[in-house]
Amino acid sequence: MTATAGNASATVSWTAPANGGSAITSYAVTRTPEPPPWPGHRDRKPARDDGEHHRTHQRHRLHLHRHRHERRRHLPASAASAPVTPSGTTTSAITNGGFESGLTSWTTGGVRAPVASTTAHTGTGSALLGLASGTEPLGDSSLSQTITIPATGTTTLSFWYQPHSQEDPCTGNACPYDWMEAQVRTTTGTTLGSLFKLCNNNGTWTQLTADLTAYKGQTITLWYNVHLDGSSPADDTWMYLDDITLTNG
Ligand SMILES: [Ca+2]
Ligand SMILES: [Ca+2]
Repeated sequence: MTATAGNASATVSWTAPANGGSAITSYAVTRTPEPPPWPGHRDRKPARDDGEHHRTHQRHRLHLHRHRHERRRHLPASAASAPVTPSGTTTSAITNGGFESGLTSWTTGGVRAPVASTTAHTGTGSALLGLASGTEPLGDSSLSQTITIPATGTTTLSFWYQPHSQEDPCTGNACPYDWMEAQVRTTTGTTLGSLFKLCNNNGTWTQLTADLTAYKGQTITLWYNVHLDGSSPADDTWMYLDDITLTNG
């Protein structure tokens, strides 16, 4: 059999063998090594983030099943295909981007440190930035991770956020009181670009994608933040964040 690498996939093909006089009823293709568990698997490993199943050389074997004399016979497996390595993969650049391991690998900061949440877009974990209730502090609630953008290809960042606020809606620099935002920063905290900045209370998971190819080959910090204005009585702002991925192809 043969295997052909595709974009985050492999296609296998084979020629039907002689059936020896009774019909072949099924084929089974196996790959070596076995893939890691997907997100949602009960051990909750952040498998989607490590990209291991894409980078691994894969071999495939063909098993032939056929009926003969009214009983099922499993014929010996074919020789393995040559190994193939799919391209265009989800990379390993962001660790725990699905927050299935709490806030592991993320750096928290500000007057109100983000916390792990179970209000998830997928899986069972997310990050909660800002303050959902209670006395409102003045300052930031930030979450960051430093990553290296691949030197070649097109790199796209994707993440999901769920915004909540008791403040009036606003966008960008017109936001005077509270807001939620994401920036690309240098590792020393200088802002290189804004990915979004707004305040609203729509409460629905919203996807944002951004082309980070301009930073290829650079080590940058992804910086997420909810800013609170310390009002009394409190008019709090918070957002959940989940499924932060980087795709390079
Ligand atoms: Ca999650
Ligand atoms: Ca406020």
